[in-house]
This record gives sequence, structure tokens and C-alpha cells, in this order.
Amino acid sequence: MKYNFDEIIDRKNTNSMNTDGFREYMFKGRENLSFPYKDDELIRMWIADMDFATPPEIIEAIQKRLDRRIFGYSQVFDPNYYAALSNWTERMYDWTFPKEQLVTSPGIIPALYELCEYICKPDEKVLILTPSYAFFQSAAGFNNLELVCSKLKIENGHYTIDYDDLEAKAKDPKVTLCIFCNPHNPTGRLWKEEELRKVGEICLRNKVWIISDEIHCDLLRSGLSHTPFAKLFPQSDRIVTCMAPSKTFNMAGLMFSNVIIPNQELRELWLRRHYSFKNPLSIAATQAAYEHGQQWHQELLKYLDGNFKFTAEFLRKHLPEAEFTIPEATYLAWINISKYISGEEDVKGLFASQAGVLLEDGSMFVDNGQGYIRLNLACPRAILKEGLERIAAFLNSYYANLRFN
Ligand code: LCS
Repeated sequence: MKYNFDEIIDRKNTNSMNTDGFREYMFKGRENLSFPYKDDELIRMWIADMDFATPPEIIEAIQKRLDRRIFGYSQVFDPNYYAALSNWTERMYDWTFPKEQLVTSPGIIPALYELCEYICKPDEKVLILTPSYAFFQSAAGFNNLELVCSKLKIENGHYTIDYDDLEAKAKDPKVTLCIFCNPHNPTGRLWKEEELRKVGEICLRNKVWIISDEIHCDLLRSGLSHTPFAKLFPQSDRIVTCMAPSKTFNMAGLMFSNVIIPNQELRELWLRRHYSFKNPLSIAATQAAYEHGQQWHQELLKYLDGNFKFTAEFLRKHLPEAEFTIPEATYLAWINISKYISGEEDVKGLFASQAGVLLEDGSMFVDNGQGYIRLNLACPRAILKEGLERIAAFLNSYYANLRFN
């Protein structure tokens, strides 16, 4: 390995949400909540960023741009940016798109907020699959659009789409947009071509736009490959693709993402309304990620494979009643712990205060997540081990107490 994913890096006092902002985000209104651990002794497995250093190739590119010393108004003018991104999508997913379809955004979340507004009329509805990343709901809600949920089905730890339910909901003429997570957060499903085709056919024949949020598409178990939704429907201009270097290369704070809008009218509306200036350091960093990040990315996937294997073995041994299948995608473990703990209102508070672990529970996702916790495994193995040990000790004693009482 050229890169060291075992390194433990101090993130405290860097204005990081993960270390410095968790109280406000997770325990709003209860910021004085006290835990038996000091803040920097908590094991943090919640927000979806990584505890690994951003690749040195990216940091060097930022340094090079810093050396130019002037940071005036900037946009992406250099054609090498598109070349870098489309080479990446070609190599990774055997797919590209015309240059003019590409716009950029400070993030996928702000893009979702904008796209909901541009695509939907005020009385229309947005369709999502649940459990869902909560910001899909927020993007609809912010635009006063009603949310319609189709629950994923689960069988033997494997999530599938309920096509009949999806079709019934897509048929509502007021449903005009589906925000689809490809691959899926939090379940980690890497959708097969056949599944994407079925969803696409349902949406398109019912005149429902699709935003395919593909932010997790580079975080797959080694050997697997991602299918961009739009690749399967080249004749349609109603599929918007969102991709970003933020999750893949751990640079969410640089606020730069790609939005591919094939529909000319929608793109023109975006270009008229969207605030178009960009952070020049982020442009340099993103281009470098796509140009020089491949080896780091391959090693990252290997390390994550190891973390998933470690977690699956640990759970089998120490929490045998937990239901967990290694996901095909994301660095997130979605674990059913309902045999150990159920009916608790504040599961994340319980884990923080009793186990000293910050994690997200099913209630932090939209619908259909009861009984689950989500662990972020993108951390050095030693931290992962400590986190899992604390979780097991807490759940086993909680369970023993329940049975005893
Ligand atoms: N879309 C999905 C599906 C995500 O999972 C996330 C981050 C974003 C968008 C955020 O995009 P950004 O605006 O940063 O470009 N997911 C997170 C999560 O599950 N916990 O913390 C962040």
C-alpha cells in the first residue's frame, strides 16, 4: 500500500462537523447533554465523511493553486476539467455525456433544493424510496412539495424495490419528480441494471422526472461496478445525474459537485438562476482528484473491504442477533439491532451516553428505518475496533438487563 489508512488524524478544532459540530446537529436543544466520555474520547461513526486524509495528489494541486496567490471570482473555464471528469466516468462506468450538459454546484444538497424548485410546480409531489437520506425530504419540504414514499422491501437482509407500489405512486399526476439514490444510502444497495431499467420505465412512462443522486457511486466493494441511471436511457432528457468527488476523496468541505442536465430548458433555467462562481481551490482539487486519484481510490476500496469484513466477523462473534449483510456500496453499515433494543425513543442519545459512540439510528432517515443503526466504517481499523467493542458491550448489557428485569 502506498497510502496509510491506519493513520489517526486529529480533526478537533478544524471546524469539522464530525468533531466540532455533532452536538448541535445530533442533539439540538440538548447541547449541554453530558456523556461519560470527553468529546475527543467519543468514537465518531455518524456523519458520512471519512477519517482518512484526502489524497496527497489533491492537496498538492491545492497548494499549487495557492502559489498563484490571487483568488478572484472563478468558474470552470479550463476544458481540462471536463476532460478529467469524463475520462473518469468513461473508465469507471463506461459512460460519458456531452460537455454542454455539465453544470456544477457547491454540493448535491443545494442542487437538490434548486432542482426541486426548477422541475416541480408548487402543488406537485416528490417520490422517494425509503428508508431515505433525510435531505431528500428537506429538499421537497423546503419547496413546499408533498413527499410520497415507497418503502423498500427487505428479505434476508437484501433490499428490493416494490415496483407495484412505485408504479401506483408514480401514476398520481401530481407526482412529477423522483429523487433516486444510486447507490442507495443508507442500505448500501448497488442497483442492478435491470432494477434501474424498471424504475426508469415506471417513472418515464408516467412523466416523472428522475434525479439520480450518485454521490456514493465510487464507493463500492472491490470488483463491483456502478451503472449511471442516465446511461440506460440515452434517449431521455428527463434524468438529471448528480456526482461528486466529495465522498470518494473525502473533500465534502470543498463544496464542489457535478450536475449533468440533458434537458436544455431545465439547464438554461439552472444557468439563469444558479449562483455561478466557484471556489478556485475546489476546482483545482476536483480536477486533480479525477486526474490523479485512481490509485488512492483503489487502495481506499481495499481498506474499506477489510473494514467491512472485520465488522461482519465481529458482529457474528459478539452480537450474533444483529442482522447485517456487507453492502455492495457506500462505507456505511446498516445494521438491524432490533433483537437487542427496541421501543427506545432516543437510540443515538443512548449510544452516545452509554457507549460513547456517535452513530445514526433509523429515526434519522425518512421512514422504514426502525430498529436499525448506521455506522460509518471509513475510519482507521483501530478506531473501528474500539467502536464495535463499545457497541457490543453496551448492547449485550442492555439486553441482559432487559431479560433480567
Ligand atoms: N446525497 C446523498 C445520497 C448523501 O448521502 C449525501 C451526504 C449528500 C447528498 C450530500 O451531498 P453534498 O451536499 O455534501 O454534496 N450524506 C451524508 C450522510 O448520510 N450523513 O452525512 C452526510
